[in-house]
Amino acid sequence: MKRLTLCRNLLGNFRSLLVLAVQLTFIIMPVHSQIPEANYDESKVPVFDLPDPLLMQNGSAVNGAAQWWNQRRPEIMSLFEREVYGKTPHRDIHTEFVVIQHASPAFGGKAIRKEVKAYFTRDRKGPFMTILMYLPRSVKPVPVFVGLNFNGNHTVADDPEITLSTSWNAADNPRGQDSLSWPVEHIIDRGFGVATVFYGDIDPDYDDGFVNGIHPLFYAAGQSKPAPDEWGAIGAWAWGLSRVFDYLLTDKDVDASKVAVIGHSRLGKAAVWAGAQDQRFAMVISNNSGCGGVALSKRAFGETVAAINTRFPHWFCDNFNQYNHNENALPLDQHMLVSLIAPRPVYIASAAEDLWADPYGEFLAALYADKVYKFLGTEGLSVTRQPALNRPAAATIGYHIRTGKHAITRYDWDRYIDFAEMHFNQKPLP
Ligand code: GTR
Repeated sequence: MKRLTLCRNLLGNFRSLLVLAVQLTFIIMPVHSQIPEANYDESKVPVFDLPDPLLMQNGSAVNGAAQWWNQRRPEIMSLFEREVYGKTPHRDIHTEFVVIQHASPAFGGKAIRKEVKAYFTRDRKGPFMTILMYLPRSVKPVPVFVGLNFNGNHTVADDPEITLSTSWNAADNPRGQDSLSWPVEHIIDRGFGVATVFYGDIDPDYDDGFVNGIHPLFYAAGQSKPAPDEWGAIGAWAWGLSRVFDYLLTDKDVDASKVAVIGHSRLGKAAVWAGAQDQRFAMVISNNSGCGGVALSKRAFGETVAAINTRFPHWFCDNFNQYNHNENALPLDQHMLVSLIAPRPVYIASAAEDLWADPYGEFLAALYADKVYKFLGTEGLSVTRQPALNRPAAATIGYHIRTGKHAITRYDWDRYIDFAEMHFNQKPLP
């Protein structure tokens, strides 16, 4: 009897699960059925027009560096602000840096670990972010890679002295779980420092109508969410990267003239947007940043504007939705985002199996930004065709496509360090 009841209960539960699954399918279906299957066929890439970064909006050619800096670059910047990422508020808010861990020995004493809390409100109630830094002892002041992490500071290295991140989604993640993506000891051994922040400290990565994270600190009286041309989550993460830079400027162990901003995937999008807006970053590194990062949107290859806006409605500004299934109407493309970084060195990396991020579209952004780099007197990109697998091409613009999947690997880091050594330390590429 007992067994029968159990069976009946199980059956009942199974049935309700089935009903729930069917209901969920109906709830989810209409959203996803709007997204056509991703195109991975080069012959089906639509014909598109790419705006020329060296033609003013009125069609006239940019006639020199001064016109680039005073007119064309601001024009491109406002296009990205209005149509893609949303404007970052320029209002200064109260920011206070409190060092909570001063130069403690790490990695057997060859490095120091620091932790700094950045409070954004006077009452320190939050939001705040914690910067974790490792710096080699042997280099002072040291060039530094700055990047956000996905899962909490304590996941970047298996080091019990890292304060456990307790903000959104981080606390349960095992210490050191992302250490393959953050080869900290190796970076230290090669003479560079690392500074990182959990991106959820700045804005938790889900669509909550912008009530948590830093957005509310900037609302005007009566405002409850960003306007259609104001920043989304990527804008907020980029803002956080600039606040890390503010701290680094005050740290005499760091060479603030040699800070590279780096990011993988969605955090690569944030790094590129941060580097475009904040020219204090001397170098920008995009690792598999894909759609809304450096991949050309108009190719609609892999992840499309509609796909990204549907799955992540909080990443960009609301105006970006106008380009769902309508990429050709965009008055810009991501090569122009790369051109905003010029003449500073930028490195773009793709992975062969990461078709969702459109590796060829990432390369084309480098190729079409090259004319701005050359216009400003740099070497630009050293190739005119996408290099073969694992054959990096590094001039002022660096590019590689490596074998493997969507990830940031030791191979990638070694190329970025080579690139930084070349630009920061005048060391020839190996
Ligand atoms: C995917 C998203 C990509 C990329 C990636 C990531 O789901 O479609 O644009 O950002 O997430 O951040 O890992």
